[in-house]
Amino acid sequence: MAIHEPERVWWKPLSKDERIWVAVALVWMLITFIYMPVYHFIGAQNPPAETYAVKPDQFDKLVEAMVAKHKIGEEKGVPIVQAFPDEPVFIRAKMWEWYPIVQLEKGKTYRLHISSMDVDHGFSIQPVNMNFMVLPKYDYVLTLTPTQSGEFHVICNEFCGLGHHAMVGKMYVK
Ligand SMILES: [Cu+2]
Repeated sequence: MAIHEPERVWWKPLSKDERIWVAVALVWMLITFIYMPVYHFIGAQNPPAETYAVKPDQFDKLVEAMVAKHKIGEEKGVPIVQAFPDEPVFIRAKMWEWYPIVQLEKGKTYRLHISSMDVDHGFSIQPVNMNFMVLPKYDYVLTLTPTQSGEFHVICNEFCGLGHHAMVGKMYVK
C-alpha cells in the first residue's frame, strides 16, 4: 500500500455548516479578546504594583533586624516572627528557602516586602493560590489583608534550581 497524497479539495468553498462554525469561533474570540482588558478593571485580580530598588545585602539587613526584634519562636531552624500592621514585614527568598515564617492577624492590613537574594523566585501562597514574582534587587510591596485564619504554605513557583521543589515556607494567620 502506497502513501497517497490527500485529495485536493481545500480550495473549494466552505460548506454552510463550516462557515457557521468559523463565524461562531470568530465571534467568541472577539468577545474574549475584548473581555481581557475589561477584566483588568472589574476583576479585582491585579497584584499591587509598588516596587522599590534594593540591594540584596540591604534587604538582608532589614530582614535580620525584623527577626531580631519580633521573633516569637522557631520551626525547623526558621524563625517565626510576629508581624505588625504599622511596621513593614520582610520576607526573603533565597535558594531554597523562605525566611522567616510570619504570623499575621486576620482582618489586619500588612505591607509585605518581598525580595530575592539570588535568582528569580515565585511567591505562591497556598491553598489560596495567590501568586507573585520575587526578583533580586527589587523590593516588591504586597499590601495584604488576610480574610481567613490558619496555616498557609508559601511555595516557590518559579524554577530556581536543584532544590526548587523543596522551597516551601509558611505563614500563620491567627
Ligand atoms: Cu523555585
